[in-house]
Amino acid sequence: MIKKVETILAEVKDNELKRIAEKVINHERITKDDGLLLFQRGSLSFLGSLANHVRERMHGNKTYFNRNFHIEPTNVCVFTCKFCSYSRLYAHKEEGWELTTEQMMDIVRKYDGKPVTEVHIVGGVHPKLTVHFFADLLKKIKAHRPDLHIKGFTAVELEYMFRKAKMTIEEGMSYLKEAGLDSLPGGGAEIFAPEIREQIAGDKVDADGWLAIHAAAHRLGMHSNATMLYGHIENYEHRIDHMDRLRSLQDETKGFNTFIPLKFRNHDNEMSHVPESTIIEDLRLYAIARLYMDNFPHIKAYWPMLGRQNAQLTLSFGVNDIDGTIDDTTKIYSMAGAEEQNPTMTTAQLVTLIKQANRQPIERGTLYNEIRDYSEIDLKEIEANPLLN
Ligand code: V47
Ligand code: SF4
Repeated sequence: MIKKVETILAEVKDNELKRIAEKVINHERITKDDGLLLFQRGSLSFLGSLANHVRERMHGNKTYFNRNFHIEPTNVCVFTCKFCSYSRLYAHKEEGWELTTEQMMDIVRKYDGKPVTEVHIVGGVHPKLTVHFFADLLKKIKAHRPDLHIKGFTAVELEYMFRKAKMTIEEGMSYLKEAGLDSLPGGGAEIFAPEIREQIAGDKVDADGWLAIHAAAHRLGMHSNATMLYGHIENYEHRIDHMDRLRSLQDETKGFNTFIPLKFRNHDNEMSHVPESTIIEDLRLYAIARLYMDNFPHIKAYWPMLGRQNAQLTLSFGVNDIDGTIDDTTKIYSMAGAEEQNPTMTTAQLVTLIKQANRQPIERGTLYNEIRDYSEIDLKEIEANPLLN
């Protein structure tokens, strides 16, 4: 049961926590030390009530989802992140695959006439797939379906393809934008602190490089998301450091839409010995993210990693977005030990999940333009109407 924030203030005995709560209620920014203290001393109910207060202040009961599908061009990757169950260059080389442009266009064509609004393109970093190959793909997708928003390529993929093509970040971003790229997903951020990043993702772009790519995209008027891979070998300071770097860039550019904490899953990777975080820690983190990331409009729970029921719980802990229908044919996330082995939900299922949490389901476009309010639409009507489901 989420308590009203006034009740929390009256009940909290810890003066430091009370001081932070008052700041939040008065719309003041909390500091890094405040954030750390929340991790160290904030109870689940205290953090949840405060985060829920902020979430409802910003969005009321609105809970967003979108209708999207994924394309994964390849699972081959030159990098060797220890948490990754997906990359197949060195380990399990025989299981590597890469799609041709035609195969990817077949996936796009599969959605002809269906009311999806976004394609999310993300995969491994293949040594031979160039920026020109991807520019050609983007142009073909746009020629086929101009209204489809293309959210594509993590900063890790982009940094590599620009470097190989000897393009500056600005040149590369402008080139892909010109070809049809609309926005960037948030992947590849992992944990920025070098002492952890070097241990888990030592050979790919560092924090400054990741942030520079997003800053360049924002300067071109593109939006992007940001993730944080948590619940492995990082500590609370590393989490706050990560969120603080993102918050600072957002102060400058205002180009981020959504912050997406990604729970580390330990299935079938080189970090399988590291235990996964508990749901209590997950919910505390979501709540602190809502409180700390005061200039990020949205906090998203990515349900395939968290599981449907846990994702539903996060809606009372600061989260106001639950990603989308997804339709992940190649199962990149189930390979990483995701909770969900079948990462697809119909609109009716997503709407039900949101309504069960007493929230208002709103279908959105990638940039949070509201497409349809589902709160008054009957489930039977959604299921019967292919344009709604
Ligand atoms: O960067 C890899 C993560 C990310 C594991 O922007 C893992 O809308 C947990 O960023 N356990 C890619 N996580 C996915 C991503 C994303 C997903 C959905 C929406 C958006 C968006 C972005 O997946 C990687 C990495 O942090 N990941 N392995 C694992 N074992
Ligand atoms: Fe490659 Fe991404 Fe896996 Fe790292 S997380 S090995 S960059 S696919």
